[in-house]
Amino acid sequence: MVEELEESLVFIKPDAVAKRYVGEILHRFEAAELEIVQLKQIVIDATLADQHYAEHVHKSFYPSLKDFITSGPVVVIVLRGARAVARIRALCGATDPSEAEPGSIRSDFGVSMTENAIHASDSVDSARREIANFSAFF
Ligand code: FUP
Repeated sequence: MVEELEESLVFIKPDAVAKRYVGEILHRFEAAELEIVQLKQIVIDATLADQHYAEHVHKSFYPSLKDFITSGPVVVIVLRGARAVARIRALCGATDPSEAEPGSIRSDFGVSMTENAIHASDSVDSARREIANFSAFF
């Protein structure tokens, strides 16, 4: 049986880009046999932030998350592979770096719940929506 490939929308956040972790993070995805379909460094503006984080815009933490995510360049990537969504989430680790699994991207490179190094789609449906949000850049 041929396994259907999934795509996921990932971006390396401003904290990790500023600290030059892009190469190390990309290496982890390539070593996991995930294919880079799209890759671009962009700055997320207020409109795209609100669109991407639509489920969080009314939460108390959102203003500081929005300030952070629009504060500098991010590297946005579409990755493709077998069970890509779940495998990428596992490579990223838990949202809070202090609770992320040792050896995961957030454990190794994140510093706080907000400055947590990376975003990765949490489902195939989210991935479709998020890739569409960023499609103007590809
Ligand atoms: P995740 O899917 O792991 O990125 O986590 P969530 O969808 O729960 O959160 C979205 C983003 O909001 C995360 F990158 C972290 C950020 N966040 C905060 O900055 N503060 C909070 O209290 C909760 C989440």
